[in-house]
Amino acid sequence: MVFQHKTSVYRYLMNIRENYAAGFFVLMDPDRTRREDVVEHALKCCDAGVDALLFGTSLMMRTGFEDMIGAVREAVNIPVIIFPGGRSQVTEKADAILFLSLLSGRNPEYIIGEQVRSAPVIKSIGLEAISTAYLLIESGRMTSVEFMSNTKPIPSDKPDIAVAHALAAELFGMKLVYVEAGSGAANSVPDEIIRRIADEIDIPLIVGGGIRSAETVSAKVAAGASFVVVGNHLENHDNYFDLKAFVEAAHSK
Ligand code: 1GP
Repeated sequence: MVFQHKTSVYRYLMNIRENYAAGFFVLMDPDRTRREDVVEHALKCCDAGVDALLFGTSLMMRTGFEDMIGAVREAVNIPVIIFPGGRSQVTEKADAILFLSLLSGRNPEYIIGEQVRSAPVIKSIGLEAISTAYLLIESGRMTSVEFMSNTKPIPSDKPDIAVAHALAAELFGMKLVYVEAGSGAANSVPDEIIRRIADEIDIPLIVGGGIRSAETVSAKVAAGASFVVVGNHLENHDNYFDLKAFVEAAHSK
């Protein structure tokens, strides 16, 4: 799908959703990606047909985030989207930001606090913000996002609770729902939760966390994911040979 920087990322994503079974995103964690490798890896993603690159982390152990995003954006012809762990990850070097609210938690800082602090900056730099409900689902052991956000995830065997949160997001007018098992999760988001949410909402559903095979991508798409995200598995760059299979698993109807 053709993307030109400065055009609406949201419209591009909706186009992907119409033309493929689902879109496929790669998450690049700036704490775990080396600056000298990042452009090469981003170009490999483009070659394999990845639809967008997400950049973000729950922590941020190093400097150079802006420089990394800017260098990648100059090199690729797919959107570079910030997936922020906090307001320090807002930069004009990206094409858009997922303007996340951690709706599954009850920590006001991650529902509205960080957002209030970052909104004026986002407005002043003219960055496209895509309003996104972020729902953390329990995945077998504590994840970084659970610890750092100091929130409890939704139990993985309680799809009704997940559905109610997704419906609240839709009623709020949010544009996307991201169901997250957490980066490196032992278990990905259960297909049953995806199916139940997808049956109830019209807005697109992003699914990520703990996905390590093309078969799992296919299962998430069959359950109703509109976009699938893989990060950790591809941080071992020997796994890049899998990329085309991951993309095809998402795209094929
Ligand atoms: C994490 O959903 C993303 O925020 C991707 O998770 O790193 O486990 O693939 P993984």
